[in-house]
Amino acid sequence: MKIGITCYPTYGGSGVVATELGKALAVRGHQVHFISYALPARLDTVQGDVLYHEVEMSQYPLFDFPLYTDSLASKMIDVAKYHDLDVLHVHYAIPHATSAFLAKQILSPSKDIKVITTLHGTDVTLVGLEPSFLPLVKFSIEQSDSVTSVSRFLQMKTYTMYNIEKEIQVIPNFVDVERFKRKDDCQFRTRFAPHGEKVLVHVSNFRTVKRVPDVVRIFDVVRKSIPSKLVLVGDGPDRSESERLARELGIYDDVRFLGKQTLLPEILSASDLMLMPSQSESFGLSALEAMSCGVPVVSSSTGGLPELVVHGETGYIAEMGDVQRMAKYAIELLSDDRKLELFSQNARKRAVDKFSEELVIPQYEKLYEEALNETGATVGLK
Ligand code: GMT
Repeated sequence: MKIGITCYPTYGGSGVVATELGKALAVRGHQVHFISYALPARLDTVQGDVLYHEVEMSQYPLFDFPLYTDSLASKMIDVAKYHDLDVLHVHYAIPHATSAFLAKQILSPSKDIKVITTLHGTDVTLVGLEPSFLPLVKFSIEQSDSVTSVSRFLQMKTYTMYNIEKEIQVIPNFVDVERFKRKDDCQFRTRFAPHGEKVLVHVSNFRTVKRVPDVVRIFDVVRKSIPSKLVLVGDGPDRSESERLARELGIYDDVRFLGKQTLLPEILSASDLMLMPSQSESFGLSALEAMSCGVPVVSSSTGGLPELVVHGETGYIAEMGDVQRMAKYAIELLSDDRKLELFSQNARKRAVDKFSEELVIPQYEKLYEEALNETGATVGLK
């Protein structure tokens, strides 16, 4: 198949999922065209037939605000027409599903391109903060040929928030279990924990929903009982506040803010436990990548996290904001090496058995094939 993929190219989870999906599809023989405003972060190494088309923004002085939705739709039309795309798979509804709808309408009836929309989280939940988006997002979702969500939580949330009757198929986040595999001879271990301390890790885009200050507070409790270090990977709006808090608590020397990193499997391999106390998390891709490297997770019970983290087996779950309980769980695991090893094995097994690339990519391929077989059924406004 010839597949167009649009995503946010930055370090957010939806962009990572879209990029890893495109790379895996290309390895399986499909031609994949990424359409975005910048090169997606994980598109640094590719195998197979992968092309990248950059959306150009008009600089005309009359346009005080960038016309991204329009520019994206124009680029989609161009690529779909001249590369004869079969499918346009957009990740994150706002504004990608709207641009895809426009492109589909403009291309029809000479070309019946199928639009697949994958909902990732804040594209749906953000509407709670911006109610005026609702009609646009609902319409764009309903006009897609197929819709997927990354968890049952998000599927139900979308049904109820938008009153949508269209079927939303759950296709979870996935992980390359060969790449995200524990590497025992890891140089990061001695860098992070030179005296054999335990290593707690957090990976995110440091947005407020991630509750990074809670990570620092949990660690503050843990380090009083367990010789340990905290490693934070990523960057974003709450980084300064989290650094300030670590200084204020007097624990800065035991906390390392690494910023954005590409050697994630290596960093995770040097870690004993991941903390994910999010306020909102439709799936939790970073937690899955940690689990694939044999790192158990202590998380909040929010969103789709309970569909990933099995309480008492691959980690522990506590109510969002309950710093003391999360710290208690972390201490329980880190003070018992046999339990920690068992949880580590369980976490790896769950990632391999339920969320490996080999299991999940064929679900997307099947979805594309089914959409393509529904010839003409969705062309034009319903
Ligand atoms: O994690 C983020 O805030 C970024 C966001 C995105 O859309 O880029 O991630 C969402 O999609 C990921 C991939 O499907 C999920 O694993 C994350 O849970 C989800 N984030 C939220 O729901 C806050």
